[in-house]
Amino acid sequence: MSSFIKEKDGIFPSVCSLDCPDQCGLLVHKKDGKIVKVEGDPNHPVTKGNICNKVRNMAARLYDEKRLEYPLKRVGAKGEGKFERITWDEAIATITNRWKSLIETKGPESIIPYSFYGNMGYITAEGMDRRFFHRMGASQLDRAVCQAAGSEGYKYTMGGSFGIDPEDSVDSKLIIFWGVNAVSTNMHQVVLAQKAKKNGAKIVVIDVHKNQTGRIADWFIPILPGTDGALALGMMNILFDENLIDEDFLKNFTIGYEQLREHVRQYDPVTVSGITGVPVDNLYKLARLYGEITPSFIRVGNGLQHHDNGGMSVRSIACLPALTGQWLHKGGGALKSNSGYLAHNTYSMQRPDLLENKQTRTINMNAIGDALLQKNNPIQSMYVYGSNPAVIAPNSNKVKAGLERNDLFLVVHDLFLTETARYADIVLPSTSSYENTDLYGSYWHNHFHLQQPVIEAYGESKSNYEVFKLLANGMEYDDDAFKETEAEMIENALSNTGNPYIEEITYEKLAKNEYMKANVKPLLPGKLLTPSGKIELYSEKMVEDGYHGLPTYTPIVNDGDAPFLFVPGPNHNFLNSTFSNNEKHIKLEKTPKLHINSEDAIAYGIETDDIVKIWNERGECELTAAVGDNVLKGVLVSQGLWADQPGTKQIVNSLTPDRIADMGGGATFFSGRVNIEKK
Ligand SMILES: Nc1nc2c(c(=O)[nH]1)N[C@H]1C(S)=C(S)[C@@H](COP(=O)(O)OP(=O)(O)OC[C@H]3O[C@@H](n4cnc5c(=O)[nH]c(N)nc54)[C@H](O)[C@@H]3O)O[C@H]1N2
Ligand SMILES: Nc1nc2c(c(=O)[nH]1)N[C@H]1C(S)=C(S)[C@@H](COP(=O)(O)OP(=O)(O)OC[C@H]3O[C@@H](n4cnc5c(=O)[nH]c(N)nc54)[C@H](O)[C@@H]3O)O[C@H]1N2
Ligand code: SF4
Ligand SMILES: [Mo]
Repeated sequence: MSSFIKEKDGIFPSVCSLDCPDQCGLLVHKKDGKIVKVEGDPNHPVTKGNICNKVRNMAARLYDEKRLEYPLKRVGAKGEGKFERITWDEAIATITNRWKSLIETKGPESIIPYSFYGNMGYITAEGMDRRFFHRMGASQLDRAVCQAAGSEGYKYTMGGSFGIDPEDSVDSKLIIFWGVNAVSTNMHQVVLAQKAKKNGAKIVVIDVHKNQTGRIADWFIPILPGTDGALALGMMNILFDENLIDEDFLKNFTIGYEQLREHVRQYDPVTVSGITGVPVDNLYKLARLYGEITPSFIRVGNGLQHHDNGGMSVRSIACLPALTGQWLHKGGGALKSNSGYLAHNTYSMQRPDLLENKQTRTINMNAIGDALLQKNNPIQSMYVYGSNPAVIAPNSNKVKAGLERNDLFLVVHDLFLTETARYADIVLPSTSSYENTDLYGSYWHNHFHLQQPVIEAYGESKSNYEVFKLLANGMEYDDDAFKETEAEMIENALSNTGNPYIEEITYEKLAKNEYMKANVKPLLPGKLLTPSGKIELYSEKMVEDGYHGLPTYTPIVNDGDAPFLFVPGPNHNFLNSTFSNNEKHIKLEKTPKLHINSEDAIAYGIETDDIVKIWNERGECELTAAVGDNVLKGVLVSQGLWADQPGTKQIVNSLTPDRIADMGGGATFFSGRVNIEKK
């Protein structure tokens, strides 16, 4: 597998490892053993040679002078950022000795992993790490920071993470980007939508912010944050009322449509307009457009589900295509995530059988601040990898207070000394994905990709796979699970999957073919994975789980009296907090802006480029005002998970609530309120 490494010069195939639906095929250019350029692979069947600017500038990140080269131990106070070089032997011995004594005195649950998808490779993000912490019996982490609420909501309606094949969206005649900033976060869906537009399709964007995606729309519909469920119900009201439904489809492929018809009468256009801020006329126009155009496609984003009611909102939107029978038409339906099509053998990859105590506690990562501060059975050690909780976790001042605890033994494995790593006792340098072997699968375009290492490991850095093997050795875990090669792990993950969509895909074929697509077929006619096998407009399972069985609107939680709702989303040139520490990407993004409606700006005496302070009882933040009409009154929108530079206060999560959403333990980043004043 290491043939690419040995060649000092040339162009080599690779795949983007970032947590982005597009998972682009890449061509990596090498000179003298170093990456000098990254471009798109024109042979990739979906991404076809186009990539984003972030990754075009990847070499600047890989060889950034701040990149970690060797293990470090802390010599200053927590958070001060003073460290000293140590050897890997010392690092592993320090960590495992501490863990052995903690396990003996406090039990294994006093230790917790904290990770997310800084690198999407299965081995890196949810392979050797899972095996290790299962074997240890550490507290389990519920990784619910991203799509948890919406995925759960979508599943109640559709049975799992299965949407349309995005390649079919070129045939759609109406494309609704709903709470998704696709120009920045799913650029190839935009390319496909532009193709559809050439064939006569209309593009509608429903968002709280007229950002780069809103600007490409034929029709942009501004909506108040957290009210999308009501909008979907209002559309259903009109669709039933004006008989714009597909009665045959509803009879054959859904359950509960008669109950739904009665239930949505309460969501009349005037009521819904009052909730959503969408004028009654526009509500009619949208519902009629949706009722009259086939095939129509709704791309459901993550933004609209980062709310207290996010699960139910997505559950409700997912009902819409059934009302007009879209699922029987090529290019018709919806897509939230397609991860179901690539479901592999996670049992063999993650080895949950190694966890002896099935009662081991689970901690939701959205509540990591509380968890680190709790006095009862406290966490004594946290091991962070592939994530930067000091910046990306909600209510970050609480998280910081937890990370500052002198009695918390914190280890961080990353490519950089992140804000989180500054609090660490031991910092371990990580390889980049270009230095590893791994398997990648896109949760949007349904292709697997086998990644071969392209360059040597940077400095003394090691992959997650290697570090967990070293840690297992240090802990004296001699299970076979820690002896498997990467190739074996991938081979087994693709065997006995029980997933008919990937029956034909094997390690050998992947090694020859670079990319392989799941055998995606239309979902209907067919049997869905819901309890009834049909689209569940009414769900008995939801009733059992304590929800209303029909899609229902519940407002977001009252977050206090502050006058503005605050929606701090990601930006164009960073990937969550990744790149927020690389000069090149910071330059592209310029400053962290706060979008405010012109009328609000006048009322508060704020002008574009003023530095404004926003605050609530959780914290405060200083951003640069951008005044305009791209947000509704009463709403403030920022973009980007910026890290603090010396003298700045720009960590937006210092303001965000750490309440848990209605479903899946999801995050509520966008349901918080703030005050504002000019500095
Ligand atoms: N460039 C770039 N690409 C990325 C990322 C990144 O950081 N940068 N992050 C990656 C990750 S991990 C994810 S999860 C995805 C996220 O990407 P998306 O799915 O696009 O989600 P967000 O960008 O969080 O929010 C999408 C849109 O929802 C809007 N929004 C917020 N609240 C509401 C609401 O209540 N209703 C409606 N209708 N709209 C609302 C926001 O204004 C935003 O325009 O992108 C991935 N790709
Ligand atoms: N306010 C607000 N907060 C948010 C969001 C939002 O929209 N608004 N979005 C949320 C969402 S959807 C998500 S997904 C999370 C994302 O949050 P995170 O998953 O924490 O994402 P990143 O900030 O990109 O941090 C990833 C880290 O992994 C490191 N890394 C990369 N590759 C490797 C590797 O191979 N090994 C190791 N050990 N480390 C590696 C990177 O250097 C980087 O520091 O943020 C959430 N937080
Ligand atoms: S971040 Fe997304 S768009 Fe950019 S190269 Fe990676 S997969 Fe492609
Ligand atoms: Mo995410």
